Amino acid sequence: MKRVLSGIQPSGQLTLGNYIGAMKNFVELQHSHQCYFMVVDHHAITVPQKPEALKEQTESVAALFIAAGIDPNKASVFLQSHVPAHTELGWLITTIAYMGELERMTQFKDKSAGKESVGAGLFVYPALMAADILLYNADLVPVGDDQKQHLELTRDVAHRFNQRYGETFRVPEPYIPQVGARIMSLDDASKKMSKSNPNPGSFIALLDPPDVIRKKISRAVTDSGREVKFDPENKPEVSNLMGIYSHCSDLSLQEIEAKYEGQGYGSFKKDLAEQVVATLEPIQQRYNEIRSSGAIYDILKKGAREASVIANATLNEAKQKMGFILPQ
Ligand code: ATP
Ligand code: LTN
Repeated sequence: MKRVLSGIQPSGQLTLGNYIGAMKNFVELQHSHQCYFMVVDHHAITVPQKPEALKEQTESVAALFIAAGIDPNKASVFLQSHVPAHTELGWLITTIAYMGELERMTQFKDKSAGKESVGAGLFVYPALMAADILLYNADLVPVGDDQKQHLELTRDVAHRFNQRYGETFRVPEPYIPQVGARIMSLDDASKKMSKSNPNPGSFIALLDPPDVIRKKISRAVTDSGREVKFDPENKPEVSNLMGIYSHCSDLSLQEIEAKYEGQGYGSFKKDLAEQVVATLEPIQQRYNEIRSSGAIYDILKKGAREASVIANATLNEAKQKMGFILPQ
């Protein structure tokens, strides 16, 4: 069976962007692949996190994985920090990745822009992400469009390592949805919807109550004009909302265009809000059950045990190839 690995940062409340861009594919791939899904807590601390908030968000993201439909008996669900091989291989990879490569990463440029000082971890972040993926010899990495560049770097680093030290790592492929790979912010369609945006009106959180979802969608910016038409270049706001609609219903973009022909934005937005509410309500219900049962800790323990077997074997192989003496 082909292997799949992906991670989500506990850096805030998960959004509809995370769900459509990544999690929906996690749920789908678990039926046909050997899957490893983790909460990347080490990545989250590359920007400042309050300890109490980090703890809460970590448990919340893990519970949302299960609530969204990941079956812990099919896929291994774990915390990155519970498998120390990640940080160890991460260090080894920082010695393989080039400064120039890391300097080109747009996520680093965006997150460091305007800051007086940024932690060095933010800069070497992609090396840890490469380690995450290479440890499992993942064939596929389901992510949103914004992670393509990090995946490219992972591929380059894997090639470089293999050339220098002999065939060790599988070179992974990104797995990116055709529609919804980049869900945009509700207040500005030039920015991606992001859980760390300080304006909560810019995103729909997976745990937003129905009335909040309705309000956020009714206030979402729309392009001038009134035609519901998929045209990302000229109508970026409406096209973004159509992508969300399509993912939360079983209608294609063309079917949505046909349904709202001649009707303007009003009824389209109202229906969209109901589709989003209907998609999120069952997830929220399962989420509340999981959180109150405390079951997540056993799931994470099992997941870390399963992940460690694979991760430790790959780490040892990489260390041996590099000339480290393994403990006897
Ligand atoms: P942050 O804003 O804190 O950097 P984020 O919301 O971008 O976080 P991540 O944890 O970095 O979330 O991403 C988790 C997964 O969700 C990644 O695969 C990422 O590509 C995907 N993703 C994040 N935002 C979007 C979006 N707006 N549209 C589609 N996919 C997204
Ligand atoms: N960098 C990713 C999160 C991430 C990840 C990974 C994704 C960390 N390690 C491994 C896929 C595979 C992000 O910011 N979304």
